[in-house]
Amino acid sequence: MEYSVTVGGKRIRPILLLASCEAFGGQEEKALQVAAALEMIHTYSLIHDDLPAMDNDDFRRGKATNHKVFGEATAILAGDGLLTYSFELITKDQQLTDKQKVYILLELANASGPNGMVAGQLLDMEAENKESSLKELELIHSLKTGKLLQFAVKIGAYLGGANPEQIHQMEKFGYYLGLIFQVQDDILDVTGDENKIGKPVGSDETNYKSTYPKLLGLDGAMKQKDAYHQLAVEALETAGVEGSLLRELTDYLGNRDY
Ligand code: GRG
Repeated sequence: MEYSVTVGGKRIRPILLLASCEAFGGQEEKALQVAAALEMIHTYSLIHDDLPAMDNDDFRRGKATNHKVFGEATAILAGDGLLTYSFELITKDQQLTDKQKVYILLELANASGPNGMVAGQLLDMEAENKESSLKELELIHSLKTGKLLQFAVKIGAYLGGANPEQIHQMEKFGYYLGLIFQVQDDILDVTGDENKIGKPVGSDETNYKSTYPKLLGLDGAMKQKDAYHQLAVEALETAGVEGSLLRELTDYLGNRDY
């Protein structure tokens, strides 16, 4: 558990949660433990995603994957441990009232569980070797990647003291942020290998998966990213926090090069 949490990573989700809390006038300290719990859930998902039964990856965050270092059985348990410990951490958080804890725990279960990231992972698996439509891609990524980002900005806003309408706008913001994150991930994946664009189902590529550049071309993917970016910024403006660090983080996520 400690190896995978401390081995690296950009910490995007906790940073977004803290920035969102701050944008609405809250104190970061109040949100620190929830932010740490969120990073633990994200790390669990990466450990399990890297397993031979899933993506079978040898490297993560620039280091050997958890199962390569500790073996598959321990890696499964490390993921399980991080998932459950994150809920324990929030339950024990002395900065939160009981009412806040129940709300946050339910939101976290929804974002990470069978209505959220787990559903996204399953849809992603089922989409292998098939051509997906833009709508299908959006659904997969809004669940698989978007739900945790949405949780980050929504719960940050909640802890910062945002009103219900602002929280609703932050939910919208998080949705588009997830899609921006994923288009950029797909773009980064092909800019190093232009041959990956446009290979149809049934070509010699094993485990074909639809991506934004395959579906829309590289230019089309860039335009789609701009469209999501505009909608994300509009939600920030409506929530009244367009001048905050969140705007800079949105630009960073859309232009990141790793
Ligand atoms: C196993 C239930 C379960 C879910 C796994 C998130 C996920 C679902 C799989 C990760 C596969 C992947 C590479 C998805 C693309 C987007 C993504 C979430 C990348 C990793 O997130 P970063 O870039 O990672 O924030 P770091 O290491 O910086 O924290």
